[in-house]
Amino acid sequence: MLCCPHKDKKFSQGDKKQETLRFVLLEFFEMVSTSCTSTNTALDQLCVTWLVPLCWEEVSIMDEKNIPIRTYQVCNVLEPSQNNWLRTDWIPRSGAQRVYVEVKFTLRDCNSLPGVTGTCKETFNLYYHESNEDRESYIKESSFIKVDTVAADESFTQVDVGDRIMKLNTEVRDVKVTTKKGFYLAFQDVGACIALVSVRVFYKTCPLTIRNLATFPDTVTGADTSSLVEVRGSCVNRSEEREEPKMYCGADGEWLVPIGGCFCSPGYEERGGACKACTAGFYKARSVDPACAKCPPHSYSLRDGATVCDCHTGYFRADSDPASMSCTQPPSAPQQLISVVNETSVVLEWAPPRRLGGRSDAIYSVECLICKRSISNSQTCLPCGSDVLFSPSQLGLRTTRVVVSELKAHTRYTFTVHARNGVSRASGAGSAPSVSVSVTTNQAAPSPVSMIQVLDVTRHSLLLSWQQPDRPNGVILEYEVKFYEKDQKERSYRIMRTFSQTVDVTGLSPLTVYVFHVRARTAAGYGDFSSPFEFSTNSDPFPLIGEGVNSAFLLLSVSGVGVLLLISAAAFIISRRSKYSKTKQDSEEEKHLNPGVKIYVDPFTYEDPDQAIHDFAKEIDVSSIHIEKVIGMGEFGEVCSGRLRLQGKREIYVAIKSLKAGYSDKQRRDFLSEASIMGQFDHPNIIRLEGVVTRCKPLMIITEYMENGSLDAFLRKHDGQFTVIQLVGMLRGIASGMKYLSDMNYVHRDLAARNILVNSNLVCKVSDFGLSRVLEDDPEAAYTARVGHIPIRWTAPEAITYRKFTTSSDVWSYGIVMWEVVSYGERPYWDMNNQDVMKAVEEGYRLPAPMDCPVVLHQLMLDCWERERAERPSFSQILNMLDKLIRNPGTLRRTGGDRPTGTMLESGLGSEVCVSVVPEACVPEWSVYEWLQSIGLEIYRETFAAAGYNNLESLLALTHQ
Ligand code: ACK
Repeated sequence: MLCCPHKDKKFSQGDKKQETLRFVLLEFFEMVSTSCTSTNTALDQLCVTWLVPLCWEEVSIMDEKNIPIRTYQVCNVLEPSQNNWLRTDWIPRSGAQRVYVEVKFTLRDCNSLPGVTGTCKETFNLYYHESNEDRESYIKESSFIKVDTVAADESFTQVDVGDRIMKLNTEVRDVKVTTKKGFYLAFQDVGACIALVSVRVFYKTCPLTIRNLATFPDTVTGADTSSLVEVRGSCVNRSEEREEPKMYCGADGEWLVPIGGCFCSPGYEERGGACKACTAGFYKARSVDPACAKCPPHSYSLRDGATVCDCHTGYFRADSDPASMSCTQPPSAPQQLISVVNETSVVLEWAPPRRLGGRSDAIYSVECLICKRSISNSQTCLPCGSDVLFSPSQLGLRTTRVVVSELKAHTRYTFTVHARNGVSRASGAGSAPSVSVSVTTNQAAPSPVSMIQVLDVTRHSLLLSWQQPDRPNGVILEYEVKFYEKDQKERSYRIMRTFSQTVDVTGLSPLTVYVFHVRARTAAGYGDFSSPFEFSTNSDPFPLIGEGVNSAFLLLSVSGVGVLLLISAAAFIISRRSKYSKTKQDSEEEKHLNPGVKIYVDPFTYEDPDQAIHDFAKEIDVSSIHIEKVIGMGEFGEVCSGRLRLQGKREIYVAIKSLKAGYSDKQRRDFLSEASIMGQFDHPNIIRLEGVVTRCKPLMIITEYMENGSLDAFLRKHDGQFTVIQLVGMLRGIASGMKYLSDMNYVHRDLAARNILVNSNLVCKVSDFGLSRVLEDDPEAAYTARVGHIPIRWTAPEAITYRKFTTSSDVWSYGIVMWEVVSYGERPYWDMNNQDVMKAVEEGYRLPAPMDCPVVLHQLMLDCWERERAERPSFSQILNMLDKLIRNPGTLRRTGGDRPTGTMLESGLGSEVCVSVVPEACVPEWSVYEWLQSIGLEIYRETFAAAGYNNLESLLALTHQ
């Protein structure tokens, strides 16, 4: 119940504006909506009018400039059990999902009020109530939901109107309003002396913007402080989509992660975020071209927005010419054509045209005519026919030489060489410019006979026949047949001559293979002998003989294939052997890579998994373990906390992971592999394995107990509560653990804040060493067709794309952990989906600096996210860098500056905060020395002690100075 009866308080001028204007600020004491014309586009303000109960009084006072202002005051400090409410009228939320309430007020220090008893309070409460009804006159007290208890942040300011001193407190609170059309706000006084001076209610938007030539509309931010609103952009006028333009509107009214964008259409270029037409004399042919370009030589454009320039008269452009190429001309004729006749062949050679027309694609074609003189001495020319050969070719010649063969002997030919280029056709000129030469071929011997056949075989004779040579080059006068016994080779042969195209070779030995060659003779002499043909006097013809196939070659080929097969088989065996020995050598080499440094042994290389576990982990008797409570769920079963008392040692707290019943062999192996891996490590920033229980069920892995659980949840719980030095101290610990792992050649593959554990001294330790599990069971690991399960947001691009997991990809993940730490457990890339994350990273987008992040830290993150893995720092370099920062805390002071919006809310959270203590809950017994140790600065123990910093309390007073 509200304590006082309500009286409606209306502000006449403001009311009218409320109906029509969205951006109205009514400072209730002014009664004028002067702030309607707010210039801050990212903050849209909502109307506030008031319902004033009698217990709150409307009072005029003077502000610092001696200007009278009106306030609502209540000051019932002498009476107990105060419950005085002041309520606003209904405020439409106008699409907002999270609204901010900025309250300016003064509050009297109870001590400054004479004679007050214990009833005096120094806070008031802010409430809200969501409603669709704009005129609720009576709202139950219990319907209001508390936003916060508000106290003055100034040490309680004195309001001294007489001396005109009036310092205001300004507090901002935000609240999610998503369920109804509007809401009411209320202020509850429980016995303080307050004067409310102004209340401003607003919400945030990401202002209309143009990015990558796409327009993104004014967008109201999401309901939660970490939610992003995905917005699709539309291409600006005269532009077309390159890739779907997208951005995210962050909770602070900032646009984040631009993806995709648009190109200006052909004929247009980008100027000042818009697409403007190319001016005369310029052109742009393709949308992907970055800007308009000057028209190339011998071309022009007269109008704006040209996509191509026209050619000057006499100049041309081929279809395949790019718009950026000059206009060109056809070539002039080839020059200096010369011919050299060699019997029935002619070699033609010429020089390129004098004018190539500005191109380099001149080609030549050779026209061949046979010319005959008639009795009347007139010459008739006919095309040469297809049996004439041109080498390399007759058409499309790029060389200036051609050999023409297979011409007729004693014949007159005319050869014409034409020159053309890419614009010869476009120029429309008839025949191409050319140069000609006439030649007469010489007498020539006949070409060889191409085939000999056997018509009849006896024990002592062979009847052979053949065809006339393809090119007799005259009248054949006779044929000459040369033959010899195959075994004799050509040491002794016989010759027979005949006018016909058959010969009966007699007097041969039986069952003997003979080799035959035939040649023809004309007036120009003998031609070349045919290739050898073998026939046997055996009545049973030699298989394949007579078909002109050279059996010797066949034999050779067959044996050749055999040899080849043998060689390849040998090579294969050798290569198999050498690969095997290489593997062996590699592993041997590996062992000697870093003499003295322990190298991690993959437990999956053990044939017997139990052998690995016994090599690396200690078996613990279950009776020495005392399980206390369940602290979480692992992927193999429950995780409990408890105590371990080993003989001769003091009892310690431990975490106990167990393998649930009904497991498969593979699950057992995977579960124990984590212990086999962890057991090989010994470093203060790596979770320590105490031992395993494998002899009785359930199987257990016992590790040191980390009081503060996983780092991501821990940071979210203590949002904004650590100094930069403390955060850097945590990062240093993680880097130190990772350096140790990388020195041991261990690649973690799933480094993320959720896999770091924190103990009571704020010491961070790397955990989660499952092997197959790394990629398959992490709740963050998304399945991708190419690569299986991968925690996309934490993984380097080459590891996502090619499964290239290295220490450098761990460094990338470390950069993401840095970001998680500095942003107090914010989710990397917020609620973007994995596809968009991969696309954005591929396009070069990198996470921005978290709020109040020192520039040097963000730079180190960016270095870890270098696309080229060789460019990323090593863990050793990261560690050195962090040590340097801790030694010179001044370097951590410079932050990236305040963000365009939200600074008003966040003004209390700057990085300049002094070194304050960790929340009590997580450091119950924390000494200065332990604190220094946790941030790697224990060497300064003496210095701190000498300066009087002996306990946590004294640390509170420590500033950067
Ligand atoms: O965030 P948490 O409290 O920290 O919840 C998870 C849960 O078990 C499942 O993994 C917690 N946890 C794992 N190992 C340890 C440990 N050594 N000390 C304390 N808590 C642990 C982890």
